[in-house]
Amino acid sequence: MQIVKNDSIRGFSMLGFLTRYMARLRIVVGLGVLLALSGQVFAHGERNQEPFLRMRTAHFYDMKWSTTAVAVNEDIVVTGKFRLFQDWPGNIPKPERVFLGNGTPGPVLARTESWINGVPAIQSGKLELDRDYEFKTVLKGRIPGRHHVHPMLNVEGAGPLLGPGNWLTVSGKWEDFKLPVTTVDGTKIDNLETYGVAQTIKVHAVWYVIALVYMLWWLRKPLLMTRFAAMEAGNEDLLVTRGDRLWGAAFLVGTLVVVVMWANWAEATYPRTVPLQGGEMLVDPLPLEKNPVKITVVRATYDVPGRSMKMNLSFTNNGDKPVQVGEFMTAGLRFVNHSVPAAMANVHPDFPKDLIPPSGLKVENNAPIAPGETRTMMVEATDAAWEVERLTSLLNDPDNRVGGLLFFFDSEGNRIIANVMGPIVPVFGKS
Ligand SMILES: [Cu+2]
Repeated sequence: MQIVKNDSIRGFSMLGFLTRYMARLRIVVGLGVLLALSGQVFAHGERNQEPFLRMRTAHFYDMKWSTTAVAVNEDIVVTGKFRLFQDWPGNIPKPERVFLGNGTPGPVLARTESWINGVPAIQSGKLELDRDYEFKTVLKGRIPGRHHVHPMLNVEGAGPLLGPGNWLTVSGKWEDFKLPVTTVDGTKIDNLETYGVAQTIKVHAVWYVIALVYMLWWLRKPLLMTRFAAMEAGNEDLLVTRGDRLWGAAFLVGTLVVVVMWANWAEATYPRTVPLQGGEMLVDPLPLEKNPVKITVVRATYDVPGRSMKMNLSFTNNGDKPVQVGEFMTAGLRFVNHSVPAAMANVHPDFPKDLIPPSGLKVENNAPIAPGETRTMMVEATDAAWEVERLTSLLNDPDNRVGGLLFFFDSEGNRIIANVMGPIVPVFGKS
């Protein structure tokens, strides 16, 4: 009776557990559907990166996508430049070993080409701080869907640093994807995706079978407790028979024969092989551009309720042409000064709109800064994007610093790129 009663209690609580579990499951599924529907808002986690990783490391600019919609097997060429910021955060390693990649939700695209300043960027290499690099990647449509794709630098010890993301659409069928390659000895591989997979499976299967047969030989004999009892009684000699020893020896010889035969087969089938390459890419940065504008951050504040970054900046124009502040760019966001036509023209029509806050950049005294002039001006970047991109969490950092690029344009429309960096103070109302 006792057992039955206990069982019924267990059955009852099991039901309760299942009911609660199902309720939770429904909530989780519901949230998942919500997240999927609002993909634009949640993207794939890049906004969870700390602001210092996005505002003070790699600044990607002049980004261009050859197209934003391709069929499976078609190419998207992504080009652009990046500057490794002067005020690199002290808590992450310097870019001593960097790999150019792209941030995607899974292997939705195959990267068939990578270049940095015209040098193949198949391998990692050392890059310099406060210098600019030009890159190019060719991405081939692989998995159909609408994907948020970023240029990305993987810095050893620092992790992935993402550039601005764009929505790319891949249409067609995944089954049609092919990655043909011609090897150095002229062998044509129809599809790198499936090349050698059958052989790999075969080799693994054979070894699994061998291991299983060996194991079963011992498993069919009396196990743990019986063997322990035999040991205790001092009869361990009886546990391993002459047949067992012969079986073990046969396996040893058989394994060696299989290894040698297969090695010979591989040598004969693929006579010319190259080991995986562990070398590093060596690349020079782009030549230094003249930067005649000196910037000092007098005071920078972030107005929390107003979602506004205000920087009081002192500019000194040491050049020979008047210049105007055209754009402030940080974490992929582009605050453009609408009253500078050259700055507006500098925005490619295909650049993702969600990264160009519509209110733009407000510059207190928009008149060009004359050669030799020093002027202190208020520059304001106000938008909900600070919150949407979760950049405001920088106010919780023990090292509240803001960093970004300022684009100036001279009277002939030439662009000057300057670093702007300094401490930032949160304000809750008036600044
Ligand atoms: Cu993204």
